[in-house]
Amino acid sequence: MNGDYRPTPQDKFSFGLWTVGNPGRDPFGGPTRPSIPPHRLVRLLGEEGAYGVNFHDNDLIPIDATPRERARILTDFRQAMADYNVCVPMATTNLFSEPVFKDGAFTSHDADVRAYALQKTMRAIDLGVELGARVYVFWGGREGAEVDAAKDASEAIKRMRECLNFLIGYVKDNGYDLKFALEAKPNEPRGDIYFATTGAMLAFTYTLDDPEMVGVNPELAHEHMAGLNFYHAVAQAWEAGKLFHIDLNDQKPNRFDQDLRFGSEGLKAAFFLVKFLEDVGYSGPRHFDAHAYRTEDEEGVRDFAAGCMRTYLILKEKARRFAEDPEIREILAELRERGSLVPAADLRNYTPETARNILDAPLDRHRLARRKLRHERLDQLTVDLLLGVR
Ligand code: GLT
Ligand code: MN
Ligand code: MN
Repeated sequence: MNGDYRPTPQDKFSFGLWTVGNPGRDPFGGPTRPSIPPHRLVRLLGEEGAYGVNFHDNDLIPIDATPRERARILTDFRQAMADYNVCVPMATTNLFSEPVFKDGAFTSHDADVRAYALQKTMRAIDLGVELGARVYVFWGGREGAEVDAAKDASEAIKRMRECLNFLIGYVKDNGYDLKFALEAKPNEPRGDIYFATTGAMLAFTYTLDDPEMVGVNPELAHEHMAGLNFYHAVAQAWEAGKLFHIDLNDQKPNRFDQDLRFGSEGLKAAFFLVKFLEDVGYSGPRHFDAHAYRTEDEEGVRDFAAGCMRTYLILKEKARRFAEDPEIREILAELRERGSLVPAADLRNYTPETARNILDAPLDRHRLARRKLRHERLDQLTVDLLLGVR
């Protein structure tokens, strides 16, 4: 670890064009800073030490671009990728901005709208793969409802499945080396979005034609909007072998999707997340799906991007110290090596003998309940460490 927390491409930090390119627009006001073209964003990211840049089809190529404009944008983009050593780890489709998607894309009642969503996505997959993407994210911003009378939610789920199965077929038929990562969000822009949480998305992946090819892209802000524990959601995805991508940012709980700088609000939640990713050896990109405050100019956008990466690296260093701290280690050892009345192996496998052993074991609930846990001390040690006095 370098002492000054400067990121390098080995850290695998990535940003979407829509993140550093966000001009500060919100539902109550227009842009507060000029738009920066994609090749200049690549330069900004390269200069700040990022590894990757991700995009929606129309972040890179405007929806009405002529073939000539498209070719020029791609030439400039590729040149910037080469000049600043920035790759494209992930790509995705914008299936939410255009009015055609006002009542859903893959879950629309209208078969022509679903066909258009598939057409747009197949073209966007081609573009992403051409630029090197290995992960394809699906965030269905408009796949939801305000008026439940108008749509049968179970039908919507079936339509989503049909479309994803279709695209699995497309990727295989083309021999692309590409995995899908489904991203959940509870609401916004729809009143309610289907598959509201990472857990719901995880369950859905097992119902698809090739579950191995489909994982999730959990986003911190989206789980916190629902009042959930992001680290727990990520741990479940990891344990299932389905953590294909991750969206890091920050969020005050139970509010609109704020997409704040990573670590700017919930440092402790961010710490346990970083600690988990580093402990288990997650090797995918660490993508920051956030944007600078509306108060900022281009320099502020750089401060934002640098801040996301710096905080991650500081927390990574804290995780290393946590693992080495003698008192923390002592408490953890005590907490984790518990129980001698029944062999732990018996608990893992049902057989008539192990059932008999457990039924016969002298398990006195009052004595078990008296065992100390020392969680107060452990948590305060964590707080001391995070506050820099340990
Ligand atoms: C949009 C959304 C994000 C998704 C992006 C990918 S777009 O900004 O809020 O969470 O990851 O479609
Ligand atoms: Mn996201
Ligand atoms: Mn978000």
